[in-house]
Amino acid sequence: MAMAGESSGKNCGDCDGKIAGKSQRKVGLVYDETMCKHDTPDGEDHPECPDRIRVIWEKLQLAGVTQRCVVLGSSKAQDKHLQLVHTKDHVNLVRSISTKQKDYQRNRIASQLNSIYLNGSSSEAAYLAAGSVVEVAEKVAEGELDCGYAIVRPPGHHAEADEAMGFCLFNNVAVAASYLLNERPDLGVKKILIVDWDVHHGNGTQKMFWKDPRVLFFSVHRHEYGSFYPAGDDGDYNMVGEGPGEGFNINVPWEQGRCGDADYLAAWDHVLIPVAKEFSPDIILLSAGFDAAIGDPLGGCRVTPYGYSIMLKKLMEFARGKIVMALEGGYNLDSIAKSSLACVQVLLGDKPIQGSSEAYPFESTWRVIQAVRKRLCAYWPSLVDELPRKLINQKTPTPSILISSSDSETEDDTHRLLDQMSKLNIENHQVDTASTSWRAELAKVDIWYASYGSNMWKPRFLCYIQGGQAEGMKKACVGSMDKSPPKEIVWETFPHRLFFGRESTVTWGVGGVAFTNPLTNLNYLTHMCLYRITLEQFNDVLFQENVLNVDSDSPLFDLAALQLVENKGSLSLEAASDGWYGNVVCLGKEGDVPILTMTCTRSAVEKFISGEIPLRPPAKAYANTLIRGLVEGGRFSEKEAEAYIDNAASKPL
Ligand code: X5A
Ligand code: ZN
Repeated sequence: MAMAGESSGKNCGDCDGKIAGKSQRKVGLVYDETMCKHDTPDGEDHPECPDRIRVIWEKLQLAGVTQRCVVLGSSKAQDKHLQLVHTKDHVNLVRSISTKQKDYQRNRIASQLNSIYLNGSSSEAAYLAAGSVVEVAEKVAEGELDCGYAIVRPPGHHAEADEAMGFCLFNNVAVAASYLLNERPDLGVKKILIVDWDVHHGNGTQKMFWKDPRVLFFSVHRHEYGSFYPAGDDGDYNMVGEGPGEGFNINVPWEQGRCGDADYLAAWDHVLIPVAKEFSPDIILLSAGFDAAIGDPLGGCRVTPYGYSIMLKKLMEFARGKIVMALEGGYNLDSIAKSSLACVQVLLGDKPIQGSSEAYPFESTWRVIQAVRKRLCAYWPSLVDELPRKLINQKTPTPSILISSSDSETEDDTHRLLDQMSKLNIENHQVDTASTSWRAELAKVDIWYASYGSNMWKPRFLCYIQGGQAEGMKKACVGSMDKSPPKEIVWETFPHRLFFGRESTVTWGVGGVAFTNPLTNLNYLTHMCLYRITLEQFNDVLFQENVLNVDSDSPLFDLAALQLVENKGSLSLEAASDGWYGNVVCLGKEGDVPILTMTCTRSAVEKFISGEIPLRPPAKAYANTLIRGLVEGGRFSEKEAEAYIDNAASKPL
């Protein structure tokens, strides 16, 4: 148990920010170098690095706020407290990490877990992180402190009862909440609000209090229909708790990255704050990850220190300001230091730092907030009223396609995405103008988009225009920026071979998907459903079909490309060369309007023939979508449609 430094105990008499006549708030801080010893076994770089808590501490010292706080030494959690939310096995596993003699033994354990590294000091850090949050929470509940901030690592909110994951070993905040409720009835804490503003969903905390009405868990996080870490449905707004805990779990799942102060404050003003008023917590525990901060390499959002300070200030109105912050994620050292300082200044009761949030929330933010309110209004009357039109009309239009069906589940993807995001963060205005200008131009041109795969079924195709998810799809689409439906729909046949190949997709799961050979072959007739849409919308379909996470300041297929395709018949798109449908083929014209389809390249066809890329029949759900399209489009009876698909799927190329 190491001491972080001298406890300054009493506050100076003439601190700045002190409100005359009112004594300054007593703010506890925990920091302990020992928690820096948890690190990657081989010294490899990792975003969850020891410097994270160091830079926060240094920032607070440099700003002179540590002297105004009560600095506490860290303390180790007790096994019996950890076991209030974790299994015995899990506690034993984490404890045993330090007794392992060799890195390879720890590496073997870590490799079984999702996003976890371990070294000889990991157990000690985990015990100190959990124990320190318990300690601060206890002192705040007792009234010895007004509020506090435990600057700890490893973080906790992903850790589940029996599983370490997402850089988290013990669920620090959950242990503290359970300790107050179950071990300290004498302190009179009966209702706890846990606010989790880390950019990731607090899956562990959610599960631990799923059926517990004493804990209201609120998490706001990037979700993107279940593709953002920790991926899946747990972070959905439909997850409201169960049994006596029904209604006491609230998720605000962002549909997109780039959310900033305006989006978070909208979630505060129209969900969290009204519910907190009704719930009236005895104490607030804050899972304070700073990975939604502007500049964070994993989060892709842009909350400013000012934004954090306002969010915190609004929470201070409850529980007589009894609030315990615990660090969770946050991976840009500069951002987490500045954000932490802004928060501690609020805890101290200083005037909030200067700043402004001029931007409006995204359109998608209002959609999410409205959905959350609707889902939860049965439990919280303050959410019943519809939001005024005037309010929700104040919005920043959703940026053009950021990601379609790609997953951000892997770090690689995340980094790739972030490279693009960070550019956007800085030069947002330029990008927005650039992207609006090509859109305006291409919105004036109509084309026929000829579909031969699942898009033949209209409800599925409309997902690419209006966003959402049709039956059989495992994943939703973001849609086009122009959500107007196709102006006309007609069917035609074209002399191109239809076939099925590749292993699986995120949208449909295991099984091949449809392609047509870009080369004409008069021995085959392929049925296609033609949608008359704008060239802007066609680009948005191309982005989504090719899993391109671009907020494109340039189109994939512009007027020059259209000219080329009309002359040459087909054009493979450089920018979509990794996509599966990066080849645009002109099938002819109807009047003035060109008929375009998208498929694989000729070189991919060679690879299908050689077996380098597998030919594979479609999965049931995918095949059914095609069959439905053909039947509802009046092309075939169901039997005929089945035979048509079977035939295309079974004949060699
Ligand atoms: C605490 C936290 C993030 C895990 C991301 C794993 N974890 N890819 O922010
Ligand atoms: Zn996080």
